[in-house]
Amino acid sequence: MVKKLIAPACLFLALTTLLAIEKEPFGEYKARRDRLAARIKGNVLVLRAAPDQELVKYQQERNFYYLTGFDQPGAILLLDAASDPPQEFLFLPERKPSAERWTGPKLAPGADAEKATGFAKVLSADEFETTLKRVSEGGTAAYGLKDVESDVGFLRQTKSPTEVALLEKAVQITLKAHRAAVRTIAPGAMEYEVQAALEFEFTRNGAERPGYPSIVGSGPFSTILHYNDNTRRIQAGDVVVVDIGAEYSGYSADVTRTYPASGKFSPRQREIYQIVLEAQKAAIEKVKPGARIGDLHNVAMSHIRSKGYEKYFIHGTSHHIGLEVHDVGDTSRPLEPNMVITVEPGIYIPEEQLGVRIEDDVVVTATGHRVLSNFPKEISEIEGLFKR
Ligand SMILES: [Mn+2]
Repeated sequence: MVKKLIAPACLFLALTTLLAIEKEPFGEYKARRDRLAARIKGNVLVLRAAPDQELVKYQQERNFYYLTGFDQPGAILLLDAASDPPQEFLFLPERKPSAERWTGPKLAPGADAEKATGFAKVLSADEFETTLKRVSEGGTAAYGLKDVESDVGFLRQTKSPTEVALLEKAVQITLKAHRAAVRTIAPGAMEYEVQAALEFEFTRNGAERPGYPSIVGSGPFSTILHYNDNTRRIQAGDVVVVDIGAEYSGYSADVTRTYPASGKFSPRQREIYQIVLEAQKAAIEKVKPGARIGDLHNVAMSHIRSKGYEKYFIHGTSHHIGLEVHDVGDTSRPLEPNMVITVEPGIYIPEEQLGVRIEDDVVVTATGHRVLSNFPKEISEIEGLFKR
């Protein structure tokens, strides 16, 4: 009797576990495989899921995820673009009940998996070799991941509306985290306390992880671009660069603000902050179809140069975001609607322990752009956040 009661409970556990991450409609992933098949017509592609690693939270290989929406280890995608129309197969390992005591239930080949993945055929991994042999009989080349990286990168640069929606959720969670950072920043607080407060917001709002190591850089570390030790005690009069992004359903936001530790910028900090802000606004204005990331950088740089701080602006202005925070693809490609990029100029003056970066996430629309990360950035607004 007891056993009969437990069985459905286990099944329920299995299903809720498998559906934990928000997915796009199956049709989105299928459409991507169709577009990729068209680009590699005449060839056969084999893509393998990321291997499982002990004591590491599983993360699917990004291109595999993009094409399948499937986030378990051991899977193989076989895309036969040599047949007309193209054929596709997903292979999954058979279930191993003893291993599942450690890893939790995994999806097995067959009808349930076909329903759960949207693939017409989900076969056993044991059948992979013979199937590959059969579809490659005509002498077609079998591609691996390296061969299609640029093709998938091209596809990944333009987001579907459902991808934009996931990125917007990642951004919204990140903005909540910025509010938590503001509540925690104060003279005497440790940078890691700020990190803890903001990452708490990530997790409690459903983000899987930070999309990259959270940067909380105060004083001298405000000028170190990828500082993430976060071990310094924040001092009165510091600026604090907070560069963070929640990863939600695989998609990473990337939003930076620079805060005054004491709640008010010094005159010198205001001066530099205002220059960065003006450069950022000018670059955002230029985001529209046809513009290039290089054009945005020129706009931001020319403003910063006009104020005499060219040598203190030492990085690019924009990058794509998506399944990776520095998303893949050709960065010189003209912008198209539904591409999502950051705009993030900065000025870093080590000798003054003064670094300022302001970064927003922006989606390209048919006629221009829409800023996803609507969060205070005017000096008066930032200082207003600290009136508490
Ligand atoms: Mn960035």
